[in-house]
Amino acid sequence: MEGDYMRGVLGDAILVNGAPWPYLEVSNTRYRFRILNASNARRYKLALDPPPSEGPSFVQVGSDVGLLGQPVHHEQIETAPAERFDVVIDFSAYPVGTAVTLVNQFGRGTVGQVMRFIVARAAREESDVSSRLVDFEPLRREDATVTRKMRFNQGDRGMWSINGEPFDPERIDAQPSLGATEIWQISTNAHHPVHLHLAHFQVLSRRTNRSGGEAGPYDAGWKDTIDLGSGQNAEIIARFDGYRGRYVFHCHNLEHEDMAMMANLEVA
Ligand SMILES: [Cu+2]
Repeated sequence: MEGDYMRGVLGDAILVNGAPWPYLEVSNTRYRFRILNASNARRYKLALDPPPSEGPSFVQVGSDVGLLGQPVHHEQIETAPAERFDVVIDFSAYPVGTAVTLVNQFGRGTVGQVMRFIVARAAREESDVSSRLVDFEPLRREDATVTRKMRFNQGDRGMWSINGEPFDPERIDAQPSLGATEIWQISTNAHHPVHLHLAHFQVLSRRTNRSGGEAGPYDAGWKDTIDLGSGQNAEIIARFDGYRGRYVFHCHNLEHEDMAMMANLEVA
């Protein structure tokens, strides 16, 4: 992978459910949206324009793989390829007739806009967002029996690699025991959304060289993809239960993944 495509392929149109910059007529009530960043390589910073006159822009109720313990409020949502955010938008904060654009604050021009909501009619609100959604079980650091280091970076000849190795379908790179809880310390030299198959995880910590510590605002809940910027380190904690067998983990930037930034884990 060379030159222009090193960071992955970025298009010049934004599609939502297959349509370029669509619009959706809504009533002035709450709507739940499941947002998947299905782009090859593009990160988004989603926001509403104009923002609501009161209340948060987005009430996040779910993450990649399930409901959160309690809702999290956001004015923007930063999302990398493969991440999912389950959100509620309350259009009662807008007068009927308002056009609300879902924008991408990381993009300019054509890629700075995603879609538009038209608040087309008044309707009776019959929904609510509960302050407690599910019994959420935080995984505890002390329950981990194994700690592994995974470096997502460039190996020989600029190849994208994990711990210096390009993907080899025959090589097992990690072998968790069935039911084991493990901490994976992940580091990057460029932006990489790191995605595990089979195992769901929670983000324990993340840091850059300058700041650090806590999990980020978009790390809540059960995840299977973590958005890591260049030079960031994170600790994730996963429980490898449910199935034995061989699964992959990889960068979810499609061009990085296709250029061998992938490895095998085998639950034994
Ligand atoms: Cu990558």
